[in-house]
Amino acid sequence: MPQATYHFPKGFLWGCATAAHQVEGNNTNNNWHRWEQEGHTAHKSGLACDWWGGRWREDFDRAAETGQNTHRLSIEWSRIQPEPDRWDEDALDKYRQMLRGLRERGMTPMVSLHHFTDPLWLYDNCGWEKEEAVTYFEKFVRKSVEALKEYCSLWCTINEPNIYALMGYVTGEFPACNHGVNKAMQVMANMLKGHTAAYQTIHEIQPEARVGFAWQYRPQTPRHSWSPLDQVMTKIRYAGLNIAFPTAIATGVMKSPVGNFRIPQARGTMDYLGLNYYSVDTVWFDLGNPKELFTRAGFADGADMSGTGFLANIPEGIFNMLKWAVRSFPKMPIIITENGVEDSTDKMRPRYLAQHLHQVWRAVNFNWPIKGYYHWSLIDNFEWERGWNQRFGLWALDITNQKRSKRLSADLYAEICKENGLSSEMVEKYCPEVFETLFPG
Ligand code: IFM
Repeated sequence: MPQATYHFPKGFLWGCATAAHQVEGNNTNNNWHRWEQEGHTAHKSGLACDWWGGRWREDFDRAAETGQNTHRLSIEWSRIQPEPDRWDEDALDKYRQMLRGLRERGMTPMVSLHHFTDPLWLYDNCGWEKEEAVTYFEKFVRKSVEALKEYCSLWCTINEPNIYALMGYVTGEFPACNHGVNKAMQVMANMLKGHTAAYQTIHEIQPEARVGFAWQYRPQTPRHSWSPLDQVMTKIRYAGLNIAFPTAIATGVMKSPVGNFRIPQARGTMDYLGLNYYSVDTVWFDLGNPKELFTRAGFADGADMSGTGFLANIPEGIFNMLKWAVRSFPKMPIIITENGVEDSTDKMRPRYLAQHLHQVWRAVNFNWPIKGYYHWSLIDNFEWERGWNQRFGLWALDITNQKRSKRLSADLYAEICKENGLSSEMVEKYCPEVFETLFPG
C-alpha cells in the first residue's frame, strides 16, 4: 500500500465553525426564538450547547486539545443590542471572555457579526427588507468591534446572505416578513450594503483587520444535460444563488434574475473570500414550483447520500468551487469557512472529511491562496428548521443532560490538524473504503 502525506502550507488555519443561536441556548430576543415558539421548527433550541451558561470553556478545551488553532463563532445581535437604543455591556463582556478564552488556548478567533438571526425589534420592522437595517447593522458592528478588537482582527460580516434570502423569502422555511423572489433579492442587496458598511467601519476602527463574508457556494448541474429547460433553470438558479452577491463585490452591480442593483460602494470590500461548501445541486424545470422561478433542486440519482438525505457527498464540488473563486477573484485569499456533513452515526463523516480535504489539497497545489478550513461543526448544535434531527458535530451532544461524546471523526480531524496534512495511514485507519481513491497504488 502506498504511504504518503498530503501536506498543507505552513500556518494553515484549522478549526471548526459555530453560530450563536445554534450553540448558546436561551436566546429569546430574536426572530428564531419566536419562529420556534410558533411551531415552525422540528424542535426548539432550548439550552442548545449551553455556551451562554459557560460550557464554551470545555468545548474550546476540546478544540484546542485536538490541535485546532482557530475557531469561528458568531455574536448575537439581539443580546448586545436588546432594544434599538440600549446596549448590554454584560453581553459584550461575555463575548470578550470567550474570545480571550480562545486566545489563551492559542487559537485565533474569527467572529461572524450576523449569522441568520435578527433582533425582534428589527424583525418586527421587516428587518433587511428595508434599507434602514443597514444603518442599524453598521451601529451594531461599530459597537461590537470597538468592544472586541483587543481579541479579534478576523471578521466575517454576514453568514450566507444567499441562504438567508432563499430560505426566508422564497421557500419560507426561515422566518421572514414577506415573501417572493423580488423580496429575496432586495434583502440580499440590503445585506450587501450592510456588509459594505461593516467592512468600512471595521477598517476605520482597526486598519489591520481582515474582513470578509461567508458565502455558501453550491455548484449546480442540470438533471438532464440534454434538456434545454433544465439548462436554463440551472443558469437562473446559479445566477441568483451563487454569483449575484460576490460578483457585485468585483463590479459594484448585483445582477439578479429579477433585475440589477447598483451598489458601487461594494466594490473591493473584501480582504478574503469566505466559502461554505456542502454539496452539489442537481437542477431541473418544475412547472409546479413557481415560487422558485420554476426551478427545483435535488441530488443526482445514485449519489452517496448523508443519513437524513440532506447532502450528497460530492468532494469534487469543493475543488470546482475553489476554481470558480480563483478565476473570479485572482490572488484573493480564500478561507473555507464551513464544510461538513450531518451524520449521527459517524459512518460517512470520516470519508467526507478526508475526501474533501484531499480536494482542498489538490487546489493548494495549484498555488491557489487557500488559507484555512473550518469544519462545521465542533459539536452537535441546533440545526435551524430541522432542529436536533441533524447532527453535524465532531462531538455528539445529548441534549437531555449536556453530555458530550467524541466521535471517531474528532480523532481523525485531530490527526489532520496536528500533522497539518492528511496521510495514507489516517485514511487507512478511519475510512479505508476510500483508500484506493485517495492514494491509488
Ligand atoms: O448549520 C448551518 C449553518 O448555520 C450555516 N451553514 C450551513 C450549516 C449546515 O446546514
